[in-house]
Amino acid sequence: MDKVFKVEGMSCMHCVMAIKKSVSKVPGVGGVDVDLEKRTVKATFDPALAGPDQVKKAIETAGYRVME
Ligand SMILES: [Cu+2]
Repeated sequence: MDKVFKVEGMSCMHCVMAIKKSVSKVPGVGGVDVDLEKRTVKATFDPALAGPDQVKKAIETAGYRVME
């Protein structure tokens, strides 16, 4: 399934890479798309292995705030 998160604090390609790297490490996540302009992160994951909470945590671990 896909879930889109609104994320605060992303400003450049470094942020994009940091979030992609962190979220990709979550078991079950197959894809991460970051839209800097819209300030969103879309994660594609296998719901049997990963949940939105784990993705949210990975974004926060990278140093960004998840708004919703
Ligand atoms: Cu940046």
